[in-house]
Parts: sequence; structure tokens; C-alpha cells
Amino acid sequence: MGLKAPFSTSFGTIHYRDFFIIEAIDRDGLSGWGESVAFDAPWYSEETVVTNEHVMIDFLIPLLRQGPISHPDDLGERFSAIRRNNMAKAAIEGAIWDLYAKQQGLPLSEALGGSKKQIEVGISLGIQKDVETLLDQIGAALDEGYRRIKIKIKPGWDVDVLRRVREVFPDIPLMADANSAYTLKEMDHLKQLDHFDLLMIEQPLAHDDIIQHARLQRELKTPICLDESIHSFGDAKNAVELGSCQIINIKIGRVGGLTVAKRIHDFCQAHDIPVWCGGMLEAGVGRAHNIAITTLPQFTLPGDTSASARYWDKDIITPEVTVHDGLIQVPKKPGIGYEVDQEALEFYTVDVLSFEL
Ligand code: OSB
Ligand code: MG
Repeated sequence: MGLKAPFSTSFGTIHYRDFFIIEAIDRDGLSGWGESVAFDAPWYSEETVVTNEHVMIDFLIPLLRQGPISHPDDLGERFSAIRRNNMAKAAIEGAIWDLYAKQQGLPLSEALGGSKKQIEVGISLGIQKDVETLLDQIGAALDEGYRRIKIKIKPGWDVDVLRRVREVFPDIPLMADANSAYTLKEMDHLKQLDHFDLLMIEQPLAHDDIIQHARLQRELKTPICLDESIHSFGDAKNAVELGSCQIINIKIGRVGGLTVAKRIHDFCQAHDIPVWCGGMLEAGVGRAHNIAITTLPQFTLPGDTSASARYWDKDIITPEVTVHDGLIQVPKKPGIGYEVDQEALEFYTVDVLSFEL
């Protein structure tokens, strides 16, 4: 799916997205839907679309054949023989969660234990060709009602850009995401970020680090939020206990599915750590899953789940996800609560594989 506009981060520029869309069909003909958020290249995490295909076909789907499960929470145990590959696991688990919720006649949000009727959302703005372009985009996003602005930063596109943003927009809820662009050698430089009253700085240091982030957090007033570093419940627990962050970005794909996401949420709730739902430039199915998990109570900060139309000329769900006044209304229908638009799906589809369990 071609993005309406390229999205640039400290690790590169994304022009289009490949997705695995998983449909899990039960004996009664009910369908559950999941989406893998893996990118085509391993620069956010080690997974790619191609590794997902391999892991699903050769390992995860055969494990499903070991026999029925009674609840989607049981999949974690079933998949535990396979190390990591969390986005592949989450895509299958997501389809099964949706199917389970539909079998129960419940919205996925309620099946997960969420109760919000609407969720607050923000927007993540990529690195732009110049600051004026970024300022225009921030203005447009605020006009559209987005409740929090996140900008991407990297060395050479950080302090001066934030200073200018704060001159023009002194009071907006603002944060910065570095996608691991810095090291502790830049401690003095990173300390300057404290001048901009940021809600948080997301993943400043290495993608696999929690030790140095704890050292940095001791030196910064601005809360650190971890994204890339959190792949499991254990990572979240260690990061909170070490003081590596004060906020966690939960991405369902990165942590291996909704069950783990919920467990991290519950731990953060018990430890007063606010969480929010990150984004991976999802198509409609993944977007719907993000909306469902965000209905849990500790998702107290606006996430990156923006409207379908921010990314796509045509999304694969109907209705598309819309944002009014910075809010998404949580669907009340069973499961993800959006229909997959078969015509749109077919338009984008390049290959279909089917498996009988
Ligand atoms: O770090 O949160 C991130 C997009 C691709 C990869 C990583 C990230 C992002 C975003 C965009 O920030 C979030 C979105 O709008 O889906
Ligand atoms: Mg991030």
C-alpha cells in the first residue's frame, strides 16, 4: 500500500507498506482478522515481511495444528517454543483474538477488558525537508484536532527544530521520538531537550538498551518513553525496575500480541507508569486492533493511531478510521468492529495462501 506521503525517521524513509493480513475462519464461517506490522527491511526491528512469512508457514501455523486452544491467551504458551518473531506471532494471535471476540458476540475492546467509549489520539510527524514544512504540518494536525504532536528527531534535526516549534506553538502537548539515533556520548546535547517542556522523549538510545537509558533518565528532567527496547513483559518489568523510562509505548506487534500487551499494561497500571499505543503505519486491521487495546484504562496518553486518511487513499476496512476533535469512537460491533473491505483488499493483494488446521 503506497503511503500518501513518505514517512521519514532517523533510520530511513518509508514510501509504501507491505502487509500480511491474516484471516482466521472457524467452522461456523466467522472470520477474525490480524495484520503483521513488520516492515520490508529490518531497520526498526529484526523482523521483515519475508521472515514473517517463513516463521508463520514453517513454525507458527504447524504449532496451531497441535490441537484446539480454549482462549487466545493460551497462544503465548503454544508459541513459546519459537523465540521472538513477535510481529509474526502477533499477526496470528490478533486474528484469533478477533475471531474469539466475535464468537463471544463482544467488541474486541470489551473482550480485552477495555471500557472506554472513545480514545484520544495524537499524530506522529516524520522528519521534513525544512522546519517551515514541519510547522505547517503541525498547524494542520492541530486544526484537525489531534491531541498531541510527536515529531521525529535525529542529530542535526533536533534542538533547533524544537526551539522553533516552541516559538510558534508554546503550549501544545509535544514530544520527540529519536528512534535510537543517539548515544550517551551526546549526553550534554540530549540535556538541552529539557528546555522544551516535552511530554516525553521516545527511545533516544540504542534499540536494545535499557541500562544506558536508566543512566540518561537520571540526568534528564524530561520523561523517557521506551519503544524499540520493549519486546516482552520481562523487558517492561526490567525497564520500570531499573528506571530506564517513566512511560512505555506499547506496540502490539513488537511485544508479540494483545495478551502480552495487556499484561504489560496491567503491570504499568500497578506501578503508575502511563502507557500509550504506538503506531507502525498500520492498515485498517492493525489500526482497529490498536483502537481496541487503547480502551484499557492505563492508556492515559494519546497514541499514534491517526485517521486512515492520514496514510492511505483507500484503507482496507469500512468504515475507515476517522478522528474528530482528536477522538476515535470505539466501535460497538463484535470483534474489531470494522468490516474488511473485500474489494480494497483484493485491489492490494499480491498473493494468497490458505491453510487447513
Ligand atoms: O517509532 O513510533 C515509531 C513509524 C514507523 C516505525 C516506527 C515508528 C513510527 C511512527 C509512526 O512514529 C506512527 C504511526 O503513525 O503509525
Ligand atoms: Mg517510536
